[in-house]
Amino acid sequence: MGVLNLTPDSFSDGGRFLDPDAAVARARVLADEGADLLDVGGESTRPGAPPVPAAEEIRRVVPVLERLRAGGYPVPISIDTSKAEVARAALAAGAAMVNDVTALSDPALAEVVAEAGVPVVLMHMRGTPRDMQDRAAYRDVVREVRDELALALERAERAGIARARTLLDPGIGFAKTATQSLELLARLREIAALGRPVLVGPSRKSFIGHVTGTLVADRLPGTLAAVAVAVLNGAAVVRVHDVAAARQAARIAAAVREADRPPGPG
Ligand code: PMM
Repeated sequence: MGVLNLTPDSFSDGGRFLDPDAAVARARVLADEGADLLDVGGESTRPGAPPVPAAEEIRRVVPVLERLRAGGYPVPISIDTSKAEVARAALAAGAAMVNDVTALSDPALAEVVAEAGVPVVLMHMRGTPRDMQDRAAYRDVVREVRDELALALERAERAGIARARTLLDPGIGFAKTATQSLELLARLREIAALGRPVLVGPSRKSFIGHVTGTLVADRLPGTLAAVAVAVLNGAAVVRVHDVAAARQAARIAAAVREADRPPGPG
C-alpha cells in the first residue's frame, strides 16, 4: 500500500503533494513502482497534529480522487480518514476502501462503511493524535492491542460490516513508545491470530529514529528492515512511502516465510 498524504503537515511528506497535479503525478509513480493499493489522506495523524474540519479534508482529497478515476488509475484506492462525511465523499469519488486509524470509534463512519460494503482497516490507537503519546501505558502491549482489536472487530460486525471485509493494524507509533512498536513487530503473529489480514505501517516512523539515530529522510533502510520483519511475522499488507524498495524487501521476506516449511515425511 503506497502512501499519498495531501496534507501540509504530515511528518515525512507533508506539503509535498498539496497541488493536485503533484499529487496525481505521485500516485502514478507509486502505481508504476508496483503498489497494489493507494492510501490517500487529507488529515495528518502525527503526534500532536490538530484536527482538520471535514470540509477541508474533502477539499484536499476529492479533486485528486476524481482526477485519478478520470485517468483510469489502475490500483484500488483507500481513503485514510476517521470522518463519516469524508469517507462518504471519497467513496463517491472513486475510493474503494476505508482506512480508519480510530478503528470505527465513530458509529457514523461504521454506518458509511457498512452501507458501501467496502473493506475497512481497523487500526489500533488510544486517544487522539493530540494526546495519544500520553496514553502509551500497557502491562502487555501486544495482548492489550490484540484484545482492543478484537473489540473493534465486534464493533464492526455489530454495525453490519462483514468480518471478511476487515483488516487489522496494530498502529505502529500510535499511542506506542518505540519499544512497544518493536514488541508489536516481534509478536505480530499474536495479532494475526485474530484471523484477519494484518496491515502494518512502519514507514519512516520515529521508532526507527529511536533505534538508529536517523532523521526522517534517512530512514529508508530501517523501514525496509521493519517491512521484512513485519512480512516474515505474518503481515499481509505494508503501508509505505517507498513502494519499489519496500516491494523488494517484502518479496524476500515472503519467500523466506514460504521456505520455512517443516520437512515432509521421509
Ligand atoms: N500511519 C499513518 C497514517 N495512517 N494508517 C494505518 N492503517 N496504519 C498506519 O500505521 C498509519 C496510517 C502515519 O504515517 P504518515 O503520516 O506517513 O501517513
